[in-house]
Amino acid sequence: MLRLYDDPISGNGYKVRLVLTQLGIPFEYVAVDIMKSETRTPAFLAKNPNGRIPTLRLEDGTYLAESCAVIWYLAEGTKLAPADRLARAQTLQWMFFEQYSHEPYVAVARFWKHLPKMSEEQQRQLPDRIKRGYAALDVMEKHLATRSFFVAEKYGLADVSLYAYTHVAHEGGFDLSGYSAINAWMKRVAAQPNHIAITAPAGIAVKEAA
Ligand SMILES: N[C@@H](CCC(=O)N[C@@H](CS)C(=O)NCC(=O)O)C(=O)O
Repeated sequence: MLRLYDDPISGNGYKVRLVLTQLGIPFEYVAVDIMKSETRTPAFLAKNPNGRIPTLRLEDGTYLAESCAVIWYLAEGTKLAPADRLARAQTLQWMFFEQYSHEPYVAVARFWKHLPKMSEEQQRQLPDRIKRGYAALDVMEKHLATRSFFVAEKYGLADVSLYAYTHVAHEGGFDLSGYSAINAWMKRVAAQPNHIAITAPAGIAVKEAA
């Protein structure tokens, strides 16, 4: 069975939990506490030398990391991944956008706000992260103003990857009230079959020695 290493607070992990659940794929779930640096133990680094969750162990023991690569692998040949060449490239376009122009700002602001105390450097950087996060949200709003979903008018991986941190952006201090197209899209995403909340436990809980 597939085994997912993840921290329940993680939006990157949520992408994988959501796709596994929506595709009806059973999986084991190992909770890894990033606040306790459990991703940096020798045992975890042997699985993912980059020391980060989500990391998925495949049936043959191979470990796969990077949320967008993991969901791409899982969704290949399913209704969540388009078959058309251009639509596949557009899906990657939005997943790369999420990783380069959205996650480092929207997700990181949320993570810092969850910390018991932000460092002085984090406090100094926060306004710029917020500014760049809003820039990413503006791009999304413009695209969604005339569309139901990110690619080919069909719910898929591009939506999963961008929904993960957008729907909890308020936890990072973002005000989404002026983003009507994003809000309508988030409702459509949450209405998809077998949708789960970021806080919902998923998979079969398994413990592993650190
Ligand atoms: N680009 C990676 C980012 C993974 C990432 O930043 N994971 C964070 C949690 S969301 C983590 O493991 N942090 C713990 C650490 O850096 O030690 C992805 O999309 O999976």
